[in-house]
Amino acid sequence: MDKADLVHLQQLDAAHHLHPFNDNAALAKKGTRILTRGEGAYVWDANGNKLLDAFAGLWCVNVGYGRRELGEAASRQMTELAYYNSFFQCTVEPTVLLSAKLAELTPADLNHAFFTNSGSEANDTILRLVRHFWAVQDKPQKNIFIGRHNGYHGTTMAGASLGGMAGMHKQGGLPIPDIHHIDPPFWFADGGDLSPDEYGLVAARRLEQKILELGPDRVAAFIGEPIMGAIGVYIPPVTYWPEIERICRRYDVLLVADEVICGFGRTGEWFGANYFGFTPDVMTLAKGITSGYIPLGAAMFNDRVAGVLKEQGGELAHGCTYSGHPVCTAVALENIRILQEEGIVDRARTGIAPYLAQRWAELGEHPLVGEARIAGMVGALELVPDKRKRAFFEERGRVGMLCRDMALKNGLILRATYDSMLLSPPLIITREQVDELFEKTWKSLNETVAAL
Ligand code: PXG
Repeated sequence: MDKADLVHLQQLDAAHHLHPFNDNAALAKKGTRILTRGEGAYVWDANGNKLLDAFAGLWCVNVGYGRRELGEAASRQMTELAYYNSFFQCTVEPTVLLSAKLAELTPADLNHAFFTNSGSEANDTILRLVRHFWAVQDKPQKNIFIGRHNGYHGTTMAGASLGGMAGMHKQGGLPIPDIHHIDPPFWFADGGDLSPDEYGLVAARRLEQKILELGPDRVAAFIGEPIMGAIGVYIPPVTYWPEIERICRRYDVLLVADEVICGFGRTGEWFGANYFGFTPDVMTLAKGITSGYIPLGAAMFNDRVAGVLKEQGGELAHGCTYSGHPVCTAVALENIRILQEEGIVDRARTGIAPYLAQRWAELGEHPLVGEARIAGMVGALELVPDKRKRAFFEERGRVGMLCRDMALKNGLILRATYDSMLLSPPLIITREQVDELFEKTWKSLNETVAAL
C-alpha cells in the first residue's frame, strides 16, 4: 500500500471507527497499524513489515493464516445456500454435521450444541439456559453463577459480568445481579510459601467457601477458563481442576469450562478439560472452532442439562438470526477437518510444544523474567524488577508495553497484559520459527532492560 493510501485509511479510521479495548483518542493521534496479508505464522502490515504472529491474531488462528480450503468452503456454501435459519423447525446440513462433530470431539457426554456468533454470546446463552435448567426443576432460586476475579468471559452484559475484570465492571453498571467471584489461582503472586500443588487445593477450596456462604441451593454453576488467558495466562497447578470438579459434584453445582481460548488444540489437547483431566457439564467454544476465519461460537451441554432442557424446558426462548449460520458452520467443519487430517493437535503436543517449552524455559533465564510459564502452545513471561522475588513492578504495565513495542520493532507480535508477555502462536509454527521467536524475544527483552 502506498504511503498516501495508508495515511488516508488511518484518517478515516480515526474519524469513523471506534476500536475495542483502546483509548480511542490516543489511538487516533498515533494512527492505527493496518494489516494486509497473512501466510502461515506471519502477517504483513501496510508498511510492508513482516511480523511473526506469536499471538495467533487474538488467540484464534490455530491452523495459521492463508489456508485456501477455508475460503473455498465458505465460497461453496455461499453459492449453494448462503443463509437459512434454525428457527422454523428447519436447519442446514453443515450445522447438523458440526453439532455431531463437536459431540464427538468434546469430552464425555457433552453432546448438544447451541450456536452463537461469538464466545460472549455463548456465555450469555449458558447463563440463561442454565438458570432455565434449574428453574424448570422447581429451583428458580438456584440461579447464582460463580466466576473468578480477573476471569474473562466476553464483553456482553452477561459475559463481562461473569468475567471478573474490574475495569470492565466500571463501565455499564456491572456485574448484573446474582453473579459472584472468587480469587483466581495464580501461584506466582498468591502462592506464598505453599508448593504449587498445595496452593492449587487452597485456591480451589475458595469455591467451596463461597458456595457454603451463599448456600448450595442458591448456586447454579461455576464458570472458569481452564487456563485464564486475557489476564496473563494463569496456568493453575494440576491439583486445581480436579478439586473444583469434586466441589461442584458435592454441591450439585454445574461446572462450566470456558474453552474459548483453550479449545481446539491450544494446550496440545483438544480441550483444556482434557489437559487438566476434568469433565465439565457445559463448555463455551469460539475462536479456534473456525481458527478465526469466520465468527462462530457454541455452547455445549451434556446429556443431563440438554435432557432437562428438551424434556421439561418447553420452547427455548433464545437464539440469534445467525445461530448455526451455514457459512460459519461449513468453515468450522473444514477447519476441524484440517486439524484432524493433518494431525495438527497431536503434532502440537508431541512435536512442537516440547520444543517451544524448552526455548520458553531458556527465556526464563533472562534477568528481566521472573517466571516463564507454559502449557502446550500457550504461555507467558512474567517481567519483574527483581528476579529473585515473586513480585511485580510498582507501576504495573509500563515495562510490558515497552517490551511489546520492542518486539513489534523486531518483527514479532507478542501481547502484553500488565507485565506478562503472552504467547499463543498458530499451532502450525515450525521449529525454525520457534527459534526466530526465541531470538526476537531475547533481543526485545535486552532492549527493554536497556531502555529502563
Ligand atoms: N471467553 C474467553 C475465555 C475468551 O478469551 C471470550 C469468552 C469472548 O469471546 P468473543 O468471541 O465474544 O470475543 C473470550 C475472548 C484479550 C482478549 O485481550 C481476549 C478475548 C477477546 C478480546 C480480547 O486477551 N477473548
